[in-house]
Amino acid sequence: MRIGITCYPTYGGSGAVATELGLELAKRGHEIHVISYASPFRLPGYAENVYFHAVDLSGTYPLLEYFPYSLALAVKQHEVAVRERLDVLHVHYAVPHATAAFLAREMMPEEHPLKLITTLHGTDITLVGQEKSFFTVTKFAIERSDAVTAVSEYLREETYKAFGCDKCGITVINNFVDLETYRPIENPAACHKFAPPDVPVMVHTSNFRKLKHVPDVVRIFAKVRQEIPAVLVLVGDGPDRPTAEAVVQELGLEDDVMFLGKLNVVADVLQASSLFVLPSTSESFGLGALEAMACGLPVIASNVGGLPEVVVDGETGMLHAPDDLDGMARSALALLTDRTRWCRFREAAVARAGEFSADRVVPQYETLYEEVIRR
Ligand code: GMT
Repeated sequence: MRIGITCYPTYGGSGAVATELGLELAKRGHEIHVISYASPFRLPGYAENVYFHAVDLSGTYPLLEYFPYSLALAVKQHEVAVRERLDVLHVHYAVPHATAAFLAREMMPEEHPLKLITTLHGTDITLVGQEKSFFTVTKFAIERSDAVTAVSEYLREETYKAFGCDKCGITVINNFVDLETYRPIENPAACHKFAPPDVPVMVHTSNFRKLKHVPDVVRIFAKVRQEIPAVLVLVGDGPDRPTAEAVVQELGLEDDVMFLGKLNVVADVLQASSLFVLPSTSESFGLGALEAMACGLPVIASNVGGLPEVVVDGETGMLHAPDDLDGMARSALALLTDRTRWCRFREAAVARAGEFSADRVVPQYETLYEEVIRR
């Protein structure tokens, strides 16, 4: 199949899933055309069967104080669809990608039908899509997509609740992980030496938005650090980084906390760590938690959104209310001070991640594409 993919190129789960999906589909022989304003952060230099098309941002005119990106995107999606004879346009994150893709599809010549698939990722439904300026058009574009997928049962229900689009027929297709890249390694210290051999490494990866509660990651770590030697590695960047840095200073943890900034590849950092922490207030799935589990890390997280669909509480990690920092620190200590228990959780985490392997999940998208094309 010839498949167009639109996503945000920036550091975040929806762009990561969209890009990994494109790469997996390309490996399976499909032709993939990624359409966005910049090359997504997880797209390597060149991959066979994968082509990147940049949206033209050069159209300016004194009257246009704000550049109409959605229109420029629709034009590029349509242009690529016609020239590359796309069968499917698969957009990730509804706002504004689904609306632009709707326009692109409507502009197609009659003899070339283009199918539109929208994947809902999280805040496009729970936050941004519900804003007054976007609600009506987001609901419209979701309802007019040829198929809609959500990354968890939780997100599907939220979409029905928030948008009332009972005719959307949303299919749940979970996030997935490439088990060749994300796998446990025998000797974590051989990868990166964040700490001396017997000192555990707690890790968090995200785009440091408010809802990720990164300052709380530091506070949880501080409680652990009061009891045992440990190190915290923070991967990513975003609005809450200055606050997180301030908390580190306030608590005198400068020697034990490392900010690594944005990294395109995180597998090696996860492989060198012992425990993943994700105290988000909202999380439709938790791709970071899945990638960590695949690398053998038990997860301490909040029991919100789709996280309980990924992390099995008491088996692959421990879940708490988002503001229960004491509980999360207690759980972290319980795992980091009991090697046998930690090993049991590690094995269970790897096994659980296997249920979300690319090999299991990517064919679900292929089947959906085939079904939609046949209609
Ligand atoms: O926050 C978002 O909704 C955007 C998105 C992103 O680009 O960071 O993250 C969401 O999509 C991921 C991939 O499907 C999910 O694993 C994340 O849980 C989800 N984030 C939230 O729901 C906060």
